[in-house]
Amino acid sequence: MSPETTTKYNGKPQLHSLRPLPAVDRFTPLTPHLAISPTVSVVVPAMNEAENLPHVFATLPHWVHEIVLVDGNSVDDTVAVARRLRPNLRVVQQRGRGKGDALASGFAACTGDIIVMIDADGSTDGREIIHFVSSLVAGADFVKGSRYASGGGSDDLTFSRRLGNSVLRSMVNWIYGTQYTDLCYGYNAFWARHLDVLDLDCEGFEVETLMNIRAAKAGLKVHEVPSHERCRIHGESNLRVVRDGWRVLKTIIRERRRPVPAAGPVPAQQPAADEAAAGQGAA
Ligand SMILES: Nc1nc2c(ncn2[C@@H]2O[C@H](COP(=O)(O)OP(=O)(O)O)[C@@H](O)[C@H]2O)c(=O)[nH]1
Ligand SMILES: [Mg+2]
Repeated sequence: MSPETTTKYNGKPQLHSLRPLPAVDRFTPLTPHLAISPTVSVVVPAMNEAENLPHVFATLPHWVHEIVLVDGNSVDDTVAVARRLRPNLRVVQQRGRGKGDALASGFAACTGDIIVMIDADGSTDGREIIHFVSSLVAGADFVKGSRYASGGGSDDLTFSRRLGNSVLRSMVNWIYGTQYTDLCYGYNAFWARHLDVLDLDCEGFEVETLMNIRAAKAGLKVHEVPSHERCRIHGESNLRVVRDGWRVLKTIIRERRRPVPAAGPVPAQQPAADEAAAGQGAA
C-alpha cells in the first residue's frame, strides 16, 4: 500500500497517496541543499575539439554519472585528450555524418535516467547543468537552454544567426503553438525515457529544432532555463548559416505532416510529490 500524506487546501485537510521514495543511499548530493535519485549522462558531440575539451570538462560537475563523447572522425587528438582528461569517459565513434547523427548515436549509448547535451567548443558551460537537472526533477520532461530568456545571453551570435534563429523560432511558435524564446541552441536536457518520442533521424544542425518540435507535438512538458552562450574558444564553427538555415526550415515544414507519437507510460520514478501536488491543483 502506498504511504499517505496530509496537506491543507482552503483550510481543509487533503489526503494524498505518495509513491514510495527511493532509498536514501540512491540519492546523489548536488549541493548542500539538493540531492537527486536519477542518474545523469552528459553527451558531448565533438569534431576536432582537442584544444577546447580541457575547458569544457573542467566545468562538468563531479556528480554526473557518465560522460559520452561522440567523436565525429576527428583528425586531431580529440579522443586521446578526452581519455586523458577523464579515463572513465565513454567514447562513441560516429558512423554517419553531422551533429544530428552524432547526438543520436550518443543518446542511444547513454545509461543514465537524464540526458544532457552540451557542445565541446567551450561555448556552453557545464556549471549550468544543475539548472537543467533541477527543472527535470521538479517535473519537466524536456528542458531547453535559452539564450533569450531573462538571465541568458550569447557572446557568439552573429547578426545573421540572430536573425535566422528569430525568424525560424517565430515560425515554430506559430505552426506548433509553442512559446519558445530560442530554437537552434545546443544545450538541452531530457529524461532518457523520452528518446522514443524524439526518435532522432536527422543528420545535421537541424537536430535541436527537430527535438524541440517533436517534444511539443508529443505533449511533453517543456521548460526553458536561461543559458549564457560564450564564444567558441579555439577553431571555427562548422555551421553554415544559409545551408543549415535551409535544413532547419525544411525540418519545420516537414514535421507538420509527421504523425504525433504516443507518449510513453509515466514511470514509477516520477517525482513522489507529484500526486499530492496534482491533487491540490484539482481540489
Ligand atoms: N561528432 C560530431 N560533432 C559535431 C559535428 N558537427 C559539429 N559537431 C560538434 O557540435 C558542437 C557544435 O558545433 P559548432 O561547429 O560549434 O556549431 P555552432 O555551435 O552552431 O557554431 C561542437 O561540439 C562540434 O564539435 C559532427 O559532424 N560530428
Ligand atoms: Mg559552437
